Amino acid sequence: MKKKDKYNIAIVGATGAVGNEMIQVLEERGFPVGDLRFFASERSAGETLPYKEEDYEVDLLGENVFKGIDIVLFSAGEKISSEFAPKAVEAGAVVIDNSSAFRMAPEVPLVVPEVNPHVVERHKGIIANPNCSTIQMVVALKPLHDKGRIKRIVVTTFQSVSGKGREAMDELFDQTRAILGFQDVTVEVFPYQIAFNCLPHIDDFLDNSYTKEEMKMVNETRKILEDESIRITATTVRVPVYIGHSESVNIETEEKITANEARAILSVAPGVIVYDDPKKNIYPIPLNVSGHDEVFVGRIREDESIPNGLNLWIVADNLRKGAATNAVQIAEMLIGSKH
Ligand code: NAP
Ligand code: 3JN
Repeated sequence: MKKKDKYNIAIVGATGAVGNEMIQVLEERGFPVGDLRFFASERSAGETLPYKEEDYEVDLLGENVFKGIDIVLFSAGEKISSEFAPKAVEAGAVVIDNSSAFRMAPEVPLVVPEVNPHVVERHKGIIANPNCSTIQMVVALKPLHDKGRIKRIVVTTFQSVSGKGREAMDELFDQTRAILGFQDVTVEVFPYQIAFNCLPHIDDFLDNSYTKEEMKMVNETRKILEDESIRITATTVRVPVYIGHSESVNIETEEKITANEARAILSVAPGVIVYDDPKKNIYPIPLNVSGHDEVFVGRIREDESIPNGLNLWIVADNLRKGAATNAVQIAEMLIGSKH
């Protein structure tokens, strides 16, 4: 991207859980923002959102709104991205898309800056941000893959309700309040009550009995690690946590990696914080990780059932590293600044 002092930025889906976080992350990281435009649907058009102590109006997304914009950050779902990202590219912008619309398209780079920064420059206008559960897993697994080549991954996720957006967060709050007040519970966003419960069901079920979320983890991980031979199986579970996805990950490697070696490798890995001292009850938990940009790893131990296996517990803020921060880091790479 041509060097400039400031870049004109648009956020599509600015009023959502991810969009809001994007605004904060742009500000916190001192991104050189010139003009700033916010877009949403008719539900919130006309509202204002703050950025650096100024209020910016939210505009209705429509045709021909991207003229003069350098970078468009999309977080309004797959349908909106499919329709409007090509229009943004046609208008001369580079798109960083948070949805699944383009992730598996061969010509679209799927980027996690700590893992595969080299693919960014191949973009033809659209760069895809991976799914939040994929991002945190690959940040932690890439250095171990480099060391001992991962042959197989078995992952179970414990995903917070913020992964499903604003309305899902409200539903957990409303249900919890209703239950504690001995009132009836309303179920609208999730298939069953989420308060005081957990649901092995994220996104739609597919013909192979996995969910779309589970297959996103399988396919995106292989694309990012550029290794179609890794065998991966995932079970994704929604838990009544507001922010922070946790993952129990078992890997089998070609070369043996001891738990101590894994701890040493991960403690110098970019974007990773090892938080692992079980005798002192030290391991990552969503409440402590929320608001941070790194991926936290604990409970690192050898899988005693096979010769070359490791178990890890990986936790990250899904709205930040899982979405907004990763997208802004990609934008920083595009303009040639830090990430
Ligand atoms: P959310 O809180 O429900 O927010 C949805 C946003 O999209 C709102 O700003 C909403 O605007 C906007 N929107 C909806 N329909 C629109 C339309 N027709 N035209 C323009 N804007 C529209 O959801 P979220 O959690 O922020 O997630 C949004 C999307 O980001 C998801 O669908 C997904 O594709 C992606 N996402 C990715 C990850 C990841 O793993 N990297 C994680 C979470 C989400 P209104 O205020 O007008 O309703
Ligand atoms: O549920 C979660 O914790 C993550 C959800 C991500 C999500 C939600 C709605 C649509 C996605 C995604 O990023 O894969 C999408 C989508 O764009 O398909």
